[in-house]
This record gives sequence, C-alpha cells and structure tokens, in this order.
Amino acid sequence: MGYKVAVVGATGNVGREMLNVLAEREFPADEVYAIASRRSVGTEVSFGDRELKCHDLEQFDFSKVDFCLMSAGSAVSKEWSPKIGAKGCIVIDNSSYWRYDQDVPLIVPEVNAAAVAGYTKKNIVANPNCSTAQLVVVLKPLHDAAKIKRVVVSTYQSVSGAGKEAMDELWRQTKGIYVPGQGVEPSKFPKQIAFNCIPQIDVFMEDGYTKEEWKMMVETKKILDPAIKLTATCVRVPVFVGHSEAVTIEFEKAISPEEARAILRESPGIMVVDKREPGGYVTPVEAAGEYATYVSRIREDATVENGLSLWVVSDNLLKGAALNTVQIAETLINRKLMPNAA
Ligand code: 11C
Repeated sequence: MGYKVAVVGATGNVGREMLNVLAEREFPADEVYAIASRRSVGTEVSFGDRELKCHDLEQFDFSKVDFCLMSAGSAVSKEWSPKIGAKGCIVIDNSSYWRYDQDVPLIVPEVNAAAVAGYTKKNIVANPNCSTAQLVVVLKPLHDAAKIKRVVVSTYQSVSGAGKEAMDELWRQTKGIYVPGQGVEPSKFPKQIAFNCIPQIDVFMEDGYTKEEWKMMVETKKILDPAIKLTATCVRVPVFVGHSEAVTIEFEKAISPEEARAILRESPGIMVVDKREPGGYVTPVEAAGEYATYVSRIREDATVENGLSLWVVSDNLLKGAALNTVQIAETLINRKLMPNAA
C-alpha cells in the first residue's frame, strides 16, 4: 500500500513540476490528486502518462490524503495549511508564509534532514526560497569542512521564479523589440526584462535590501547555521529557467580550491563541472530540467584570508521548488516519520 498525495496549485509552474517529479521518481503513491482554485476545476494536468482533472481546493476532503504538496502562494497557504494539517495530512509548503515560524521546520534534505521531525507541531514543513535551496546545498559540505564566517552572493535569477505570467512577459517583450505592435511595456516586472537585468526581486525592505535578499540571509541561518553572515544582491535576468549565483565565501579555516572541489564532488545533490577553459562551466540553459545543483569556477579569493569564490547554477523550479518538496516527503517516509506508515 502506498501514500495518497494532493498537489495544491497543480496548474502553476511549480505544481506541474511537482507532478512531473512525483512521476519521474516513482514516488510510492496509490493516488495523486491535482487541486486548484475553483476557476481551474476540470482543467487537465499531466501526471506521468495520465491526465488528472483538477479538484476544487474548497471542496476537497484532505482527511483522505497523507501529503499535501502546496504551491499556491502565501495567502492561500496562510489560510489552508493549518486547516489541512488539522485533518492529519502533512503539508509541505512552497510559499514563504510558514518558513520563519519556529514551529515549522524549513528543510533542504541534503542539509538538515533530521530537523524534519519537528513537523508535528503544526503538521507543516516549509520549503525554502529557490535561490536559498541551491546555495545551502553547496555551503553545507564546505561549512562542515572549514566553517563559514561570511558569504557574499549575487544572483542571476530566471523569470520562471516569478511565475507563468512573467515568462510570458519575457517572451512578449523579446518579440516586441523586433515586431512593432507586440509591446515592450513592463507589467509583471518593474522595468523591461527582455535584453535587460533588474536589480530588484520582491519588495523593498526598510534597510534598502529587497525581500528576496532578506530571505536568502534569514533562511540560510535557519537551515544551516545562525552564525553565518550573508549579504545578497538579487537580480532578475532574461533567462526562462535556472537561477545562477556568484558566491564568495570567507572561512575560519584554510580550504584550497582543490580541497573544495574534492569535497563538493562527493556531496549529495551536487555536480562539479569546473574545467578552467572556455565553456568549462555550467550555465542555466544546461541546468534546466536537471535535478543537480552545479558548481563551477571554484577559485581562491585572495582578498581575504581563507576565501573561495564559485559559481552555482540550478533549475529553480526543481531543486528550488518541486524536487525539494518531493525530497522532503521522501525524507519523512525514509525516516519512518509518517503517522500511518505504508
Ligand atoms: C523568484 N525566488 O525567483 C523567487 C521565487 O519565496 O518562494 C520564489 C519566492 C519564494 O522570483
């Protein structure tokens, strides 16, 4: 007997990827339900070689499912995750709403799998922001080896992180540059995204950082180590899928690029591609559709004692969202933490 799984937000970018990942990884599910808002009821979404019809979130009986994989935004999660959790179903939520709640574990399985046991307080587990997930997968083994003091990260984030409409906007503006009448005026983004880059993701905070930058700092501390200092600059670039990060790390102990490369090669979820020749690194186009987080350009940062710089790329819809969510469900099963183990 397997598990029963509901995917809430099944018609969105991440919801569709959750269904793909469940099918690809042969998640031990007897039943998978696609759930969406009322206006999408009846819409069909792919699950492996089947099509699932979307059910109405408001009418669905969550007491009959074990897992709810939720990707419907913060407002929906705020209202629905506690109600669903109260039915005995474990919610694994992709929104930012529950991430900073001390009674909700924030999990990247390669980094802090053991903390998932804390889900019982609310029956909710949070999935981190996409730019945080790929970063902490890489920081963790390096932190274990040489203790990280400080991280400076600049991101190059794809438009899919902002949803389907944002992808449409990049496509429309790209055509609009060449075809009169298509329109290049911004709507989802604050400025033109085609052939441009925008140093703002999410809203501004009082201190001048954006919320995306704040999330990377706060989430890294919660998942990995509150003692790590992190400063981020998050930038939207005209890429459809795949977030890239230029990361500079200052360590307490000495660690050479060769040592870091050897450690990362052995670490879960990571592929090192670092040839120090033209094209000997990974770009978002190659990372899209892949489960791994890729590390390239590992080199010494000689401006500080014990410094390294590197380049990190991953599929933001997969490790940054859907894959990590499914891995959390697998972690709950593998650690025998499910109330009604199959
Ligand atoms: C982006 N990282 O690329 C954002 C999307 O807190 O889950 C994910 C926002 C979040 O726009």
